[in-house]
Amino acid sequence: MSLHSAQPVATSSRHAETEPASRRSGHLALGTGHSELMSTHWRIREGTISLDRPVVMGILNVTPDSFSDGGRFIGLDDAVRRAREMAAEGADLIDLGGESTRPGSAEVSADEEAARVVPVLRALMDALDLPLSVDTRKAAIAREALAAGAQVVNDVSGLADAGMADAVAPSGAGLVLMHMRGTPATMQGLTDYADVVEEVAAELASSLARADAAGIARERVVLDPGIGFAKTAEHNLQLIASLHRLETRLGRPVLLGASRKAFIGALLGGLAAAERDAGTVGACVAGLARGARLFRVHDVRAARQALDVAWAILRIPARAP
Ligand code: HH2
Repeated sequence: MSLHSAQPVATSSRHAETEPASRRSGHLALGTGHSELMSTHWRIREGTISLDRPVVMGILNVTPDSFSDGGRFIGLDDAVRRAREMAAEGADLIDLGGESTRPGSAEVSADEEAARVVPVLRALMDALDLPLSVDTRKAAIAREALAAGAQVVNDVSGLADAGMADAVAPSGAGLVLMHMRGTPATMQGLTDYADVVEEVAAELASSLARADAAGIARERVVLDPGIGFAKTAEHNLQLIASLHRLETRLGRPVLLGASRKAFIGALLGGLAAAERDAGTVGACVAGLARGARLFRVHDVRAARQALDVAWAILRIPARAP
């Protein structure tokens, strides 16, 4: 039986025949015997994503200035090629972003962000058979992306834009609610927490309440602690160690976005962003063990392999010695 029998590739396929072989074989490898751990789905527009195995969200930044891949995929052909590559490497969905939100970054205008994102999104709709997510803080961009067919909105501000919840609600799209404080320009001055896990949970609960008020069903929402967003390196470690607490407190699956982030470089003696993929794999596997079910990564191939192998082991309950 396929683990992903109900995911969008099956339920809302635009090109069902193009499903990558790597993923088909992944289904078989992990398709039996899993019953002990949480088994659920994330409802997105026109489909669901199975959380019966780790979900890998491939990052596609069409920006000149993203902290690790800025400028690499701003050409339409380069962006489509990279998205296809990530699909073949086992991505379950692609997250398309047109604004860097790295610490200290300045806001991009809606016109500029739309000009970066919308043509690529349209091209990916034709070229790919994977669900597409748009990474934006702006309701106006979410509306345009949803009109172009996006199936998920990934909002790093947790619905800070007053129009965002109403933009997402009628579309049926999935929604990633991430925790942050302030803006990318101010957030690293907003890292005072008495108990980072409790406060992130409480602040995410407020975002969830805004989604509820707009009529966005809970099953459409996944939550994200916002690694590196208004957090110190130590906060990031504490949060990854406590993801299960976030999931049980708030009742929704948790997405981890640790890929190439500064805390990994700091742990490894100051490694540059481009050198952090092995460290990222470590963070993903630790996050999986502590309750994350979705992983936003640059290096899809490495994350897919590591998470599938780790999951095959971790889903077997530990026995008392
Ligand atoms: N991190 C970034 C952007 N979007 N979305 C979610 N849900 N979670 C994250 O942790 C997250 C995110 C920042 O990383 P990246 O896209 O690689 O860099 P930049 O913001 O410089 O484009």
